[in-house]
Amino acid sequence: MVVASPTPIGSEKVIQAVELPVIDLSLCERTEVSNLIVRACERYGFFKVINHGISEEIIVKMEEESVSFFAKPIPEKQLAGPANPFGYGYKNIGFNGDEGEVEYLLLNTHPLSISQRSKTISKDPNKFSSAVSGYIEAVRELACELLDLVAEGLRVPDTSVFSRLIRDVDSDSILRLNHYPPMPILCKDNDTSSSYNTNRVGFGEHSDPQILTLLRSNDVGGLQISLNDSVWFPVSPDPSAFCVNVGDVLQAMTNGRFLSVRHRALTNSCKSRMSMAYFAAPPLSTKITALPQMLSAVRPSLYRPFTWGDYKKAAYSLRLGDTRLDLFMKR
Ligand code: GA4
Repeated sequence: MVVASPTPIGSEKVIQAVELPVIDLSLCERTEVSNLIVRACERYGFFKVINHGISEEIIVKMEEESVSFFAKPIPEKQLAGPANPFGYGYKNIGFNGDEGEVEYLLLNTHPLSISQRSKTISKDPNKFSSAVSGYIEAVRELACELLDLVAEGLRVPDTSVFSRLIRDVDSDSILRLNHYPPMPILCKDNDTSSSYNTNRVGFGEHSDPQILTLLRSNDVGGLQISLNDSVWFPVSPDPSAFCVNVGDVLQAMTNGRFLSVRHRALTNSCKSRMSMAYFAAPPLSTKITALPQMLSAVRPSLYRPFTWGDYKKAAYSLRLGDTRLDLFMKR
């Protein structure tokens, strides 16, 4: 439910709060849960999952590793190598000049890659590697469960059609650890009147290219989603939940029925925001087309077929805020 009460911040509007649909995986009937997920993906492209079954221990272990990594001096963090494509990044995002008030660690989710890279990230690589592998296994399972529910809710007979891509050994999924350091509020034109105060952008507006994103953050807010042009809805932080969003590939596979919604992260003026995002992606060679059940005479396919490799290449050649999926639209 959206609570509308516009507040001008700079030239944009920020609505007071958005209560994303909350899906309780422990309570409802499976059919009811799958229908709720489908409705959330159609209306908001985002939802929260509670009682997700991932143990507190797995989350805490991963978070502790993330906190201690970002607490190190920059030269030590740089030993992880530049984020090209995996490693430590500071302020620079992607390869085309995007910047934000964020530092991050991008990790390939393959077990071998994690154990190799851990040696450059932590003084106790086995501990780091076991925390990361445990977390990745758990979020992958949750992503697969949610994707099976999506298929059921869409009445697609092959209910593993999405999750199979994530379980594939060649899946191109990524884990991203983010730290948004506290940043003083920016005052427009040196004007200190509160209506012009604006939080600084940590990670600029974009849509996620992959299938599904599972995000977990500490109790510091900052995530905002854009349901209408130039109106930003803050999402309340909830460390007990996962915030899940549809990526571009899932929008294409559902022929535009699900929305890959633009979002951004702002910094907090006094507290550190920490988040961990798992981007569930198919293998590079996977051909992405709309599922037959998403097509009809009145709703022909919106996008040209493409491989995830093609799409990723296009995404990395563009700026963060560009609308990449438009490039693959049928004319
Ligand atoms: C957005 C989602 C993920 O964080 C990410 C990002 C990637 C990066 O930070 O290197 C991208 C961005 C993301 C989309 C467009 C390209 C690639 C930065 C950028 C400008 C890891 C991803 O897969 O795509």
